[in-house]
Amino acid sequence: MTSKPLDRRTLGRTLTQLTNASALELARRPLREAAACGARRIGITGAPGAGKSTLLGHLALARAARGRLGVLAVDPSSPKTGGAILGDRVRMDELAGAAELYIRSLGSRKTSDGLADNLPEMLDAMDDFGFAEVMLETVGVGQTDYAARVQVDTLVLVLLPESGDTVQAMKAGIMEMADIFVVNKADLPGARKMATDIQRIAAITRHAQGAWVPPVLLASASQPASIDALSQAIDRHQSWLAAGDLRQSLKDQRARYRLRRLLEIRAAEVVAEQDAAFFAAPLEQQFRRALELAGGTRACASP
Ligand SMILES: Nc1nc2c(ncn2[C@@H]2O[C@H](COP(=O)(O)OP(=O)(O)OP(=O)(O)O)[C@@H](O)[C@H]2O)c(=O)[nH]1
Ligand SMILES: [Mg+2]
Repeated sequence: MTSKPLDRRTLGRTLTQLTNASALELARRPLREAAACGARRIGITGAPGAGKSTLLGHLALARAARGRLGVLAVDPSSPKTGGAILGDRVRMDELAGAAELYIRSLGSRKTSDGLADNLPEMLDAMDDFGFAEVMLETVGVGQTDYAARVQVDTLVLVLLPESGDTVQAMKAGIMEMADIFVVNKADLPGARKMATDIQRIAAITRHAQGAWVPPVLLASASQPASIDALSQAIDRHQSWLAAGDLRQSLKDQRARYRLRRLLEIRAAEVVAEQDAAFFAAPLEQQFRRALELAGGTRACASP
């Protein structure tokens, strides 16, 4: 599958079609059976401006030699074009030289989970196009974290020193979800202390025997060794998943999440198609009618 050169044009068209697909069209796409065959999926999440794109750009450079690499960046505001998403510290000419690198920025538009529309199906499409690895950048704010958690194998949480990020992350429960913590911009003051604090919290939150103990790393765009260390931590987590056969359980969670999302999208579509008379009815009646329509059954003319 990977021996053929990447057909960028068809991939681009496929992803655009998926962005615009309706719930019913999406539901026709088959579920993935063999999780082990797909691309490795690595999520990079964190607060706005934490340095995710810069980090991702450096990681992409470090990892592009291993095979076809895709980068999907979910931009909560507006979809930007190509290279601009990878932070300003990465030498774009170096990235452009990696023939098997594909970068795409996705707008998050109407989904309730803060991810891009139909992202699960887009990630599946990346598998179809023979990617060895896909990196996903999301801005971590509450619900997005859970949504991103389910879509990737390895979730990297990027935190900023002296930003109150630790407290925010604890509140959102993301501390339990992340596989790797990165205190980024380690050249700024307070980074080392923050890493120690997180290490302490992480140590008391995980107990199960054989459970993955999330490492806490310091990273900085100006320190290549810190990028290598992060890349190696990602590899260790991937090996740990493979050894414990855990990708299957991730796949099951993904399937459940996808189903729930399709139902949500379908319900929203149905509501959007209704006219003023529908919204003038009592709420309970609107609800019943929406369910009937989403299920494809015909409702009685009068309740
Ligand atoms: N001091 C310092 N600044 C950095 C470092 N990495 C990135 N930055 C700067 O932080 C700013 C934000 O970087 P991005 O990589 O765009 O951050 P991001 O998390 O992707 O931002 P959003 O996608 O907008 O949420 C830029 O001005 C970078 O130059 C670092 O290691 N140290
Ligand atoms: Mg970014």
